[in-house]
Amino acid sequence: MSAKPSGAEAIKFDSHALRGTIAEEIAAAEARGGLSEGAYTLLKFHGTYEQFDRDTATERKQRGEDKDWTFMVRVRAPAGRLTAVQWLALDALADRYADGTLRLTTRQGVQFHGIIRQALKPSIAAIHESLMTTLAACGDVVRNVITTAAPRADAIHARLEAEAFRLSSELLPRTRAHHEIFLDEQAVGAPEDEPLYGPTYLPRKFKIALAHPDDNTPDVLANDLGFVALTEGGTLTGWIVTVGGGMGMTHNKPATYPRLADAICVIGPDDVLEMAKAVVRLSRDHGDRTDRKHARLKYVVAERGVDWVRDRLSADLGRALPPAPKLPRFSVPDLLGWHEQGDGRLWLGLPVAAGRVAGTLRVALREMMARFAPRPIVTAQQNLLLADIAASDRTAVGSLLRAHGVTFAEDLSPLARWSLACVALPTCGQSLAEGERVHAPILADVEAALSRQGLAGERISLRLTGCPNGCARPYAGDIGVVGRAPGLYTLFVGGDFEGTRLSFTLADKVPQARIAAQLEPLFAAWSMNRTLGEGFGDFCARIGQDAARAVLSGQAAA
Ligand code: SRM
Ligand code: SF4
Repeated sequence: MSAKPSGAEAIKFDSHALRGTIAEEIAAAEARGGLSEGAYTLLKFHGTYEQFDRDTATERKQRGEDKDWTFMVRVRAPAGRLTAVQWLALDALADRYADGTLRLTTRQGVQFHGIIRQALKPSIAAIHESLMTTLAACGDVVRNVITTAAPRADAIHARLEAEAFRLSSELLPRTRAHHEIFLDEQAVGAPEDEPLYGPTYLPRKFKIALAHPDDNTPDVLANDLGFVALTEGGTLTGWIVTVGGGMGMTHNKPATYPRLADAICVIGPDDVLEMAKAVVRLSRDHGDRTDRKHARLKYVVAERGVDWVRDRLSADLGRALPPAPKLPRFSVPDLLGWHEQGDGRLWLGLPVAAGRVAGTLRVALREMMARFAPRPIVTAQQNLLLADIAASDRTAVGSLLRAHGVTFAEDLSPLARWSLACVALPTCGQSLAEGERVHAPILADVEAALSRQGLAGERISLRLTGCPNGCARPYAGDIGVVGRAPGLYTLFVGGDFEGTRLSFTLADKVPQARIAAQLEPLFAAWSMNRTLGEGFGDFCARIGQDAARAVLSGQAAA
């Protein structure tokens, strides 16, 4: 490990609080072209990535043309919460500035793709006008804070939502750079201090989730920092603080690995913000700034241990922190379909395949927002809940959506209902293989294999990503399908549905068309040998990696 800070550290330090040369570069006369490394790096903090169309890059190069450069813009939606008016504004932006689609993300955010350079500033300004922001949607700062999307009308859910909003706004960078660059605010004096982050911000991205043991839809343990609500008789009694989760890894680099967070300590009901700041400072001061592949807080926790982390946090906060009890059992409820909120109103959870809102679904949602003004909530499973629907509107809402041919949860197999897929090609610069675009064919193949084994109705989660960065949290579900090279995937099994156990590698370099065939013998073994109610991931974990691989190669029956 070199002791020299990584290039990104110097860019941040010299950036005048995230300004750099962004304003000049995005105002440059030419429509397209790669940005400087400095502007590219700093723009992430403002919620945008410069990308190019990977489908056409080679062909364009052969013709002597530049790449087709565009921007991805990510909108923060704390706890996934939006309003109908905001949805309509985002929907309009999709046509005016982007590729005509909205992309719901695995962290309850909303992305646009295909924004050209001249449209970057007006699109970010328009998002701001609708009282949303892209600031800190990406970059080495605290990202969108997530929690369960369920709009249940009780004190605990209200608290989860309120804490997500509070953390989200309190932990935003203090710089006015975003307002100057994108909203024409006049610069005054020297660049602002960042009391929490300091001049080089964090060593790496930092993710926070809040959960209730009965609802781990946000996959709290996959986050750098998590708060698990402790309750008694419907009252919040405190939080278990979890630290050190993260999914990213690189194939064949064992020094990089996915990790689930450890329970560190217990805090009182009102201590969330104070603790979050302390853990952010821990990451700021102890994360590895020399190697971005080793910079996440999870490596600090793995290398220093839970007791060291608790001691550091105690010293920072100036008080003893009681060790955490064993984490309670987690469950993951189904938020799709019709549900009573508990206040007389209903929510409808709609599945959105790979989070892509396009075509008739987009039209139907636009009409739905305009006519019934439900409260849209993005889930961490890339789906959309429409909340606060009057019971008397239920039939009319159903008819409107059906008239547009919208898919309801009950139209899908449990496999499709619970699956996730990352964006990958053609926009993601990191993808090694297809993600979202092969989601449907992979699901169809795996559904057919499950059906052949009499398992079509089983609840099972499959998470597909185009590379090992893990944007759809593939190492935390029943089955992870992770891009390895064009058309080839690594298969992971043995995680659990509740997000409390990591999976192991089952097979490497599996051609897309062979994924279902590779899994089928294990499905057969599960069907024959499972204990009562045992999930697929639980079964794989029970028999272990060697036995699971042996089943695959036909060498043994489990
Ligand atoms: Fe992610 C990078 C998309 C959730 C781990 N992620 C990227 C980039 C920006 C690619 C890049 O660096 O050039 C992707 C943009 C693709 C595109 O064209 O839109 C991208 N990540 C996504 C989204 C949109 C996936 C989706 O299909 O929904 C999710 C946006 C969430 C949001 O609204 O903020 C998304 N990314 C995640 C998650 C899941 C989560 O947070 O619960 C993870 C795993 C958890 C974690 O952070 O460890 C995740 N993304 C990564 C990593 C690996 C980080 C690491 O520590 O190694 C990268 C690469 C990086 O940071 O260098 C990455
Ligand atoms: Fe891109 Fe990899 Fe994330 Fe998929 S998992 S969006 S391919 S970075």
